[in-house]
Amino acid sequence: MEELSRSRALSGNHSTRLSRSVPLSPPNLLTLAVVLASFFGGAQCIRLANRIPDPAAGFPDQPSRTAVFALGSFWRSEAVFGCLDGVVRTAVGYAGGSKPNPEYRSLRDHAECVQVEYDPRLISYRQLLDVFWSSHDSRQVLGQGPDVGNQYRSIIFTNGTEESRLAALSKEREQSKSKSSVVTTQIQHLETFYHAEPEHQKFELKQKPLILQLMGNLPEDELQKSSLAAKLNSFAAELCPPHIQKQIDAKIGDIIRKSWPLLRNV
Ligand code: MHO
Repeated sequence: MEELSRSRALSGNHSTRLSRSVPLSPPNLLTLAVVLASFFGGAQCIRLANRIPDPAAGFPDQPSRTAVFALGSFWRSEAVFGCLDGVVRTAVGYAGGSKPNPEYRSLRDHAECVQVEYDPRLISYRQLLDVFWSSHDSRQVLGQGPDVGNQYRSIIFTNGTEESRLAALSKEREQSKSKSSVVTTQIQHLETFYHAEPEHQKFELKQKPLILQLMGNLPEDELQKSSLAAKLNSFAAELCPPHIQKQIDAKIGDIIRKSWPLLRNV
């Protein structure tokens, strides 16, 4: 916010000076147009602010990792992971089957799944596994609640022997909690993760146009890679921890009261 108001103030001074003494050469005209747009066009102003990069974008020298899980409807699965500290990005897609380029309406043998990009210094694969187990019913056969079918089966996708080992251990632990039914979760090597169609990405957040607007109506590609959007997607599904739900709620209320600034962090 400070950065924004500072740049607006600076642009304001610049335009004043321009109008007094500097001839309007094409580059200056451009500057003036940008400044005027930011003063007079509410929407324009928001568009400019959108271009401020997401703090999570890039992470050039901090290698992140990805983990893929299937645990029922991917709308909910994405929201399960988005609010965790250390989760950088989330995306939904299809994996576990053989059909090339699956689509929502013709998944065949694939399962709906979530890809979680995380910073291993902040959250471990083990912790992600704990969240996986505690966020669905791994003993329901081919489904979660009313969502029944192959596409809703429970799978841990692994991409290395260490992940496979941790996944197998965690499954044993889960099974040992009760022997009266079988944990149905499969552990599979991840072949290909196919991104789902845009309308399924950050689905829960997209049901809340007000929050999208407060974020500056980011274009789809920015929304998909934004860690803020991942978090707010969980918030929209009420899957952040209660104190975070409250905190975000208060922040949103505050922004609405003041009509300012954009929701850029929580
Ligand atoms: N029963 C869910 C399924 C959604 S899904 C992404 C629903 O319609 O809400 O498969």
